[in-house]
Amino acid sequence: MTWLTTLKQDAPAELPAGLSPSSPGLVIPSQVNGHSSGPNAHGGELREDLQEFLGQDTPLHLLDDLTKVNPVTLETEFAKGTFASVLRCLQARYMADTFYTNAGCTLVALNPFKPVPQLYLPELMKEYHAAPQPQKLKPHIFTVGEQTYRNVKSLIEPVNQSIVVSGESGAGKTWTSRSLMKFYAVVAASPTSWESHKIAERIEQRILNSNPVMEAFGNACTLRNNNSSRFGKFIQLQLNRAQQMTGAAVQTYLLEKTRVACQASSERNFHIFYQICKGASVEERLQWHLPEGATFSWLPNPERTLEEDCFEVTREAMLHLGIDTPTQNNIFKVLAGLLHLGNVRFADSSDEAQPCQLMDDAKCEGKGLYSHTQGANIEDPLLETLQIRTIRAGRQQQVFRKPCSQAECDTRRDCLAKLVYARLFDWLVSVINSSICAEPNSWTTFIGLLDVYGFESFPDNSLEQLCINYANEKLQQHFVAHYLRAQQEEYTVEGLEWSFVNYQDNQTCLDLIEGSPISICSLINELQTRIESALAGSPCLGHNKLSREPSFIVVHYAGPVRYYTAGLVEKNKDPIPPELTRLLQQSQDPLLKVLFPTEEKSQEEPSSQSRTPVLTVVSKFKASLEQLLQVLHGTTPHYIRCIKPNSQGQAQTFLLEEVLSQLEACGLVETIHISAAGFPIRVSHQNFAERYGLLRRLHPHTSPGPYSPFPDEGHSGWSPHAKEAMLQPLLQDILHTLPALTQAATPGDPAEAMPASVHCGKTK
Ligand code: AD9
Ligand code: MG
Repeated sequence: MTWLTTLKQDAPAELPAGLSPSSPGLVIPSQVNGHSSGPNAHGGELREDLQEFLGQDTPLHLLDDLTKVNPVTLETEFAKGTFASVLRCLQARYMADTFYTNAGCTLVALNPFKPVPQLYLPELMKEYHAAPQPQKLKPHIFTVGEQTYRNVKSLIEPVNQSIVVSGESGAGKTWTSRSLMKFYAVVAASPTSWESHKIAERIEQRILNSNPVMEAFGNACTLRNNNSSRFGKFIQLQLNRAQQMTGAAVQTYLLEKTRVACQASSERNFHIFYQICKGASVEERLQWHLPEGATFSWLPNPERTLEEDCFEVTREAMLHLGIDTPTQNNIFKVLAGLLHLGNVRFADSSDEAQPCQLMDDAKCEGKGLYSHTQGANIEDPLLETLQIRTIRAGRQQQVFRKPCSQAECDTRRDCLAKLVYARLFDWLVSVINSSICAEPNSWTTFIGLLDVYGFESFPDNSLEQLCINYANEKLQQHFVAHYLRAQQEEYTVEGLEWSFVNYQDNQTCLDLIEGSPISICSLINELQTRIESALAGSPCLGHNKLSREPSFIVVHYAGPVRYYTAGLVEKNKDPIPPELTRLLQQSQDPLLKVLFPTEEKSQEEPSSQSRTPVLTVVSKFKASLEQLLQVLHGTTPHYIRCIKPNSQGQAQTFLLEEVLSQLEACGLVETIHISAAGFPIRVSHQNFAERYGLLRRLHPHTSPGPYSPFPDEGHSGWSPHAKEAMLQPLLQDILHTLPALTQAATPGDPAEAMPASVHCGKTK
């Protein structure tokens, strides 16, 4: 696709006096207070400039930090004024309860950390939906929602759309995607007949009901967010030709299943465990073996009451999704069983030939589990499976039995819990999908909403953080490739005058994590095998060899993170003792029978004949990410960057340093700069000529062109008055509808897609 014209929007020459909280978009000054510091400005001058700009009351340590952080970026960006003005503008807007701001092709969403119901009223959704030009209304996630909705509709060739919601943990990604789902449920439901209206309502309601269920089972209270998503989610909202939502499909990524058996201090297990313990009736407690006041070691911090603890909401939503009460009871009984399993503790055995016994106080608690998990009276097989490893060897597959050490028993117990919970979660997702997914021929396009866990950096990071940060790195790369790089390259191809804006390309970091032939992923996958094969002969290679505390640091786009390698390889292998799966397959419990069908060939079952390698966690995750990226590449992407104004979750508190690091991490300043200095409006030759061909006709020196929409193009008898009358609405049209026109002209290839929003510079 070649573009006839790219209309440049000049950045204003100085910091706009009218930079007010109600300004609908970021306005980017090319100089700050008339002081052009230039690319060679030094730290001291920068510090003074910053102080002058941010105010004399700006804390000194912040000024120091600002001048230290990434000095190259700072100097160049500050010289252009973007860096400080973005912070200032966001701050001013935040303090005036204006939480959304357009920034180039992205929408910045600041977390209000307080209820702002007026922002999400159905009436407001309808207003954005009905507006001739929603981009003229105040920036909002509904503008993005409406744009995607119109893009799907307005194109002759429908193009799927996606909204990538990113930001660190607690920034508001899940809130945003939930609100967008509500938006589509309102605007994409307009069936004609009453009957079909009822059906549509059910579909939308069911789609919305998937949220509380998935959050109850997949979210937990962490140090950073009381309702932190411990899995990634991509939901495709499916639309038919009439633009009605006919269904949806959910894809989830890597549930943090270790949380079932291990919670960091001050964190909690998945919400659902607290819900059943707090919300069960007296009869249910009896039925599920959950005595009032029972304590569970896998249920830390039960005294904290959260909004998310509402059991009734989860149950109601499950019912709407077709999970009936007996099935629900069965689920909760199994969950209660897992809690009892967590109380099972083994005593160290002094005799290696003897299995570890249960600790005295754990005995009675443990018994509860066996009956739940196994149906009836088979406590011995479960206990035995945890205590004794069976090894099959030799041609006859002779069975050897070896008592496990105390640590091994604990690992097997945790493994059992993780296995059951992960299967239960996957099963729930499949039930949700079968309840909300549209028939294959009943939808033509989709709008995808991506809400993955935010970037994480803790004092102690392991495989979970590596995978989470890898996912964020991939998405950042998608953004860089799509916007920062592709757009500038296009200017060069089009021969436009353009001085390249440097941006942080995270390709090098991705190469480090996933590249070929050697990368962190490949090494983690290989490490175990290599150590075992290459060093097997060494008498010094013991179990502890891997449990030292070596670590490595990855410098991610969002900052450096230290990963400890202890346990990393084992977690990556995620070994499941085959005896555990076999045991669960023998269960008489109806739910466990579904989760562990007997006919299923255990993947974990080692076989001397077939040596098919078991997929590691990292390789499975990498494959699912690649699949996701492929889907995203087939859509026109839109970006919402959620920003956390402070890490304490306080309303009306805007901490400059914290926001700054998030802006830096997501390349927002570069994005704004490219949009401000760039050519955000692009129209194809064909569209431009079709729409504005008339102007050629009005110009006295032009000859009829090939694109004129008027049959009388050759006729030259237009009076000046007629010309003016004709010209006026056209000029209005150019001024007001060009952005909309260009969006309608967005081509199918995402690499060529228009930025979804034009708000920098003088567009307003
Ligand atoms: V994580 O990566 O899953 O740990 P998220 O998803 O980015 O994280 P979430 O959407 O859960 O964060 O938001 C955190 C909390 O901020 C919510 O529970 C709300 O209490 C609060 N929040 C976020 N956005 C809004 C909003 N637009 N209005 C009011 C909000 N409160
Ligand atoms: Mg979330």
